[in-house]
Amino acid sequence: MKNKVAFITGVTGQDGAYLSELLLKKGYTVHGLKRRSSLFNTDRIDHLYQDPHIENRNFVLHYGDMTDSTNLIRLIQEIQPDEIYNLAAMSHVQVSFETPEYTANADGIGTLRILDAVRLLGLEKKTRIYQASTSELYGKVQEVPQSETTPFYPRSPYAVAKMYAYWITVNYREAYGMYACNGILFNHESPIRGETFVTRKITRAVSRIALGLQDKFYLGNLDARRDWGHAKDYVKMMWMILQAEEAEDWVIATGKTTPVRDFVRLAFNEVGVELEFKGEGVEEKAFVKACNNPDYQIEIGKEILSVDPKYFRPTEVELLIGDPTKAKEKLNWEATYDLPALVKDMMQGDLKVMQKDQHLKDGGFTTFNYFE
Ligand code: NDP
Ligand code: GDR
Repeated sequence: MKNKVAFITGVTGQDGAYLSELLLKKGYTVHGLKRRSSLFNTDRIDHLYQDPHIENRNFVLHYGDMTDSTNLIRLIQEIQPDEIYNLAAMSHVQVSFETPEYTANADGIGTLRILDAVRLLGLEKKTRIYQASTSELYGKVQEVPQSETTPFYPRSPYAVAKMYAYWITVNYREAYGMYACNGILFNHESPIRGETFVTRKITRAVSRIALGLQDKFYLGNLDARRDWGHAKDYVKMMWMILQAEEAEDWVIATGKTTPVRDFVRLAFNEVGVELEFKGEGVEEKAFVKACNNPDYQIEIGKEILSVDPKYFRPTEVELLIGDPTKAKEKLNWEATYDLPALVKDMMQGDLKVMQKDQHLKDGGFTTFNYFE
């Protein structure tokens, strides 16, 4: 039987990288859409790179952009994919308040461009489409836990754009009989998570503080609660969704929720540091209460975290907790990482990254930490 062919938009992102690995292991030929950038932007997939001079490669990258329909139509025509995973998006909620029109274009209309390219090319019966939908659709709490039937109330330009993408996917399924599904994924993280999402921002900062590369860091809303899983578990489910008999929409989550503050505590626990939080709201700060690891000498009583209101969002999503019952019962999917295992994996990754920085610093080179 011929190997399946997949087209992944957002291949250079966290999920694109893990999904590429998974599909290549399953014997797929993987085509990925990458944006042109002035510096290389393929760090997460460099280990999968194949010399373009080799014939019959099974991992191929193409330049393109979600805002360019002619490019998407041409690529889909050339690739003739069995499966499209539409993961490309301006995916940062806070940044979407600053770039609302671009976010609507890339995340909302971009999804339409993919669906319509498949329809225009007459691939409706061949090509299955996975749309990267999000728990941000639930926004302002309507019910908990949130399931496939919970009403949406988006709270950011990102979420509103993703709401258009969600419904246009449902509409093309119903109107044209396309196999197109939404995976409504709750937050999922990993050692290759983007550096400005809160979990990675925390694990990077904690690693730098433990190694003496940085004194303190700043966060926004410590009370926000998220249902955090591991990206490796979630990309498995993306593939399972497209193998199911019927095209449907699915919630993927762990079913547990945790405040940002407790993620900070767990990350510091990984380097043997116990914290004490004092104050409330924008006055809240965290101090070192105990340091039980001889490898990391952090002064007791030191202030290592402050709240900075610049990280507060104009409208916030306070509480997310997903109900993955449908995915468990119908597809037998279950998360294999719990939160402590996720934090451990991320901390191990960032301690290694920061040890490299430490060597650079010891060698007289400048290292940077961006507070974003
Ligand atoms: P990332 O931000 O890590 O990756 C986003 C990818 O999209 C990158 O490859 C990026 O390219 C690419 N991209 C952005 N804009 C464009 C554009 N205009 N044209 C082409 N490519 C573009 O996101 P994740 O991997 O974390 O998430 C994957 C998808 O899942 C996203 O759609 C996200 O919104 C959604 N999602 C994510 C969740 C999560 O918790 N991770 C939860 C629910 C949904 P570049 O590398 O050049 O920036
Ligand atoms: P989110 O992820 O908005 O849920 O979107 P993020 O990690 O950015 O925020 C989670 C929560 O942490 C609070 N927070 C901070 N967030 C950031 N980024 N930086 C901070 O300093 C900070 N301090 C507190 C936020 O206010 C928020 O409540 C992610 C993205 O991957 C989306 O693409 C995806 O759709 C959703 O998850 C599910």
